[in-house]
Amino acid sequence: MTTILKLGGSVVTKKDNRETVDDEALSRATSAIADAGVDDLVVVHGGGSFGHPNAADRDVSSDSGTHDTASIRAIHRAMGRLVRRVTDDLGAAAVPAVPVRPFSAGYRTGEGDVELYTDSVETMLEEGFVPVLHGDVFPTEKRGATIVSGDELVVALAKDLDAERVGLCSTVPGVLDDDGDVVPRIEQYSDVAAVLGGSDSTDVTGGMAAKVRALLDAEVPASIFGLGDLEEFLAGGGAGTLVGPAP
Ligand code: IP8
Repeated sequence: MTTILKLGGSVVTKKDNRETVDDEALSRATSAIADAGVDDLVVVHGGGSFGHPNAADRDVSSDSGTHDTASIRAIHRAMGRLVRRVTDDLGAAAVPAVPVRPFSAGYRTGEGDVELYTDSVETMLEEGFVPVLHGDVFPTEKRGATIVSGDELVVALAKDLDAERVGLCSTVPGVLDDDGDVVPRIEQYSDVAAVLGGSDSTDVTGGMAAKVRALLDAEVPASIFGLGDLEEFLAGGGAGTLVGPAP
């Protein structure tokens, strides 16, 4: 049973301090993953203050592409610094984490779809590794390179690997309604269209609205929850907002 866990970029980095890891949050997440010892786990992390400001400075987003190779290298390298830190910390906690760099593992089609080469990820899982992917700059037909979000990668992985569980660990305890309460279940986007606003920091891939849309696209039960519920999710429990079909 494959589980895909996304650690939000705003969870593991200080979103308003450029290229700064949130040491405490990353250490909590790392310990939860190490203690849970989940088999067949794929981790994906977002861009946070490494990816988003570097992409925004260069006007690159999931829609807007670039052919400027210096920009592509700069964004990819910034994400390299973050995945190195995440995998090193997981490794130090005895999680067999290995990095997978999306720029070299897929592309976006002219229609905007994400194609990811997942055979190598499957082999890593079979060999007992925990592959760690991340939002990245991504080769894109007709537009050079755009940004692929961690959420889009989660959806592609969930489909290709036939994942049974998907979890998105966010800075909020779930999708919140107008009163600030967690919406327990979202079956279609119209359930929450009115309450989903933009993200409060630089986010070139669309914030919570894009997250929910992407998850509804994956035909797998997905939960959006806060760091405080990570242990519970990894232990198999329900946490936060369930998006899509019932488990
Ligand atoms: O934080 C974006 O990934 P996300 C990655 O999952 C970059 O949307 C490079 C901005």
